[in-house]
Amino acid sequence: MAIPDGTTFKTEVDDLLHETRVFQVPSLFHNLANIKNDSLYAKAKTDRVAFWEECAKKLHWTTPWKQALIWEKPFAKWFVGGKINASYNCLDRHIKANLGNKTALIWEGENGEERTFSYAESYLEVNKLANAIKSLGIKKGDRVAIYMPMVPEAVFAMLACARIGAIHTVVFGGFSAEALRDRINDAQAKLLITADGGFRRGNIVPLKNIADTALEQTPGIQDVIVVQRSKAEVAMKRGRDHWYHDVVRNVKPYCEPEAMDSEDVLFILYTSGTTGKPKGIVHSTGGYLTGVYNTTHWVFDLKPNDIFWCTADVGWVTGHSYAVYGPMSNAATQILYEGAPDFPERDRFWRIIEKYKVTILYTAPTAIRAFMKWGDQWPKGCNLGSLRLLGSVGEPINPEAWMWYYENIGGQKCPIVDTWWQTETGAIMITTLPGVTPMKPGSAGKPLPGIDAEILNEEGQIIPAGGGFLSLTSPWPSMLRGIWGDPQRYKETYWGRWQGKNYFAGDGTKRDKDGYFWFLGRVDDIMLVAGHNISTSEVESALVDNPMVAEAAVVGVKDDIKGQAIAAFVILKEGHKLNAKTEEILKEHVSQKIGALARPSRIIFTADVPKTRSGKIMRRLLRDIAEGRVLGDITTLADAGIVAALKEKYQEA
Ligand code: 6R9
Repeated sequence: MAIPDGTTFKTEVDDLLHETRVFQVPSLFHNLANIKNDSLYAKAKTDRVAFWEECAKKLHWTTPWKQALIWEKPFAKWFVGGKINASYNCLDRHIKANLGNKTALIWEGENGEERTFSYAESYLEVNKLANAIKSLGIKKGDRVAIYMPMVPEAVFAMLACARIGAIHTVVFGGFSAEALRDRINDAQAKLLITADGGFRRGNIVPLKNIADTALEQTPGIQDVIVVQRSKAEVAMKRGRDHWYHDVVRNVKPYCEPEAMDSEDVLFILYTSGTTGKPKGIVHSTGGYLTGVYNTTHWVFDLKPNDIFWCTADVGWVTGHSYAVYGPMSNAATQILYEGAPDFPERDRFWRIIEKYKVTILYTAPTAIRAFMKWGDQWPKGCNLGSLRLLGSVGEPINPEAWMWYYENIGGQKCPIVDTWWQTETGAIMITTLPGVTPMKPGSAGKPLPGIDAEILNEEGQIIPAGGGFLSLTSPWPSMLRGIWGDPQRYKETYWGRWQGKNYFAGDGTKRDKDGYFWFLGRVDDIMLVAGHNISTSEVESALVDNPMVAEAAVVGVKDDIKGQAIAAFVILKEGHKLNAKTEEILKEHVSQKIGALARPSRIIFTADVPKTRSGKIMRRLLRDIAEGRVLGDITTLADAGIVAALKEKYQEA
């Protein structure tokens, strides 16, 4: 298989490696850190599987496992025969340990409302909702879709599903009706939990109305539970729609947690694939929890008094692993914020940190770059002295943003953990341990204990120092168990590149002489727009779906804030004349089809797009054009004239 176009491993990173500054772990942090030395790495090296067993034992199992790992490549089973319940581990266990009064969630609505839930209160909410869901006929193994704003009920809904063994599939609240419909249908969900709306930049996102459109074409959905959040007027369909506050009113306050098999599915989470159809990534119960529980303790150095804030929405894997299952299984106190970082002003995050004395902040490079652009005055106006650790996730963090984060937010005293992982990996795979490993701005660091990662070339051979494809070379407990309903696609996507031998992560990577990994971005047709994975073909299909469009080619181009922005080259059908509104109509069409996150920032109308002789769109060329670079090799191009014409056009636009 050839290296996909766009992959060049001689990069800016080469230059960067020479001038990298190394930041030592602050000694105060080191002295108090959960993990102070290399012993975990050593232990994992001696016996990887035994190491993970020790990690799994930190959770509460009702029946111990019989076998730690069954590895029938590419299908792994961990802690086989063990029984465990995720909601028990996130709630009951802490109450039994006398932590019932400890604050679990501090929620702040965008409009300034505040609600706090202790572990005992969260437990009650989850138990009641679990009973309510059960009484609607949802059983172990059934799928429940969750389409919610960032409110405590979103967390309760996930844990209530976990309690009764129903499989949740959370759909990010920014997705469109069609995206929601497709995910509901693919998962064959029976129940939808949503809200009347949520607040975003002062506006109400009409989630229930959007869901109603989706529900016109989701024959499997029997019931809908609606949280009243915005108090916006919504239609309630008799017999199908129920208010959350009604269904939890007359139910018992305790629901026995279902003893789940370690390998039973905990959730499905959809992520973009290289085709237009999203992949339902399947996660297990025991292995997943083992991964997120332990990585939260190691990487975020979580202590009983910390106020932890992961800013990710529960609709993404980061929200699942580090706003719900990881922190809650560790009995953390967490912040949950509903809205935008610039509402009502651009200091909203810093005000939240000051107000609640947040100690650990985990956010994304795209947000950090936006903060940089907005200016230092915003964080300077707030007291951020409570912070002791910072984290980054979602895409490579450029050294400038790293330095800004380190100086302006961390006050040069907080270590930064740049955490590389994926929806598929379930938990953090590559990062520094904040009390142990020196930091290099721009590098994620090294594989965590128990994780084997290598950089492979096209033939699947290990490259000790140069650049190549990242592969995780041994199974790990929180790894995906497959793609929902499509084992073949699982094999092809992740294991097809090297004849089933190694896991293909899709990331270009380089390793320096100290063994640090430097991420160079995706090597497949997945864009990272503000850290969110969007496939080029998904946007192309959305465009072609518009009756005006004959053909579309989409590429991700460099963007100062979002990392990548979407540029689309569009060929209109004969008879459709371009006018002043066409671009806006098509952008809006994509927003409607997928969600605002996939809205192209630029559309270039053209008579043709460059293709290889075998008919493949040459995205590398389009990227070169869109980013204004010198054109690469066009010897395989079917009609070289197209490129010159396009380039002229793009520069005009
Ligand atoms: C957790 C999450 C996964 C893709 C991944 C990679 C990119 C995430 C990164 C990073 C460099 C980091 N990515 N974290 N690249 N450094 N610290 O983001 O999951 O949404 O599935 O995205 O994101 O390209 O392959 P997901």
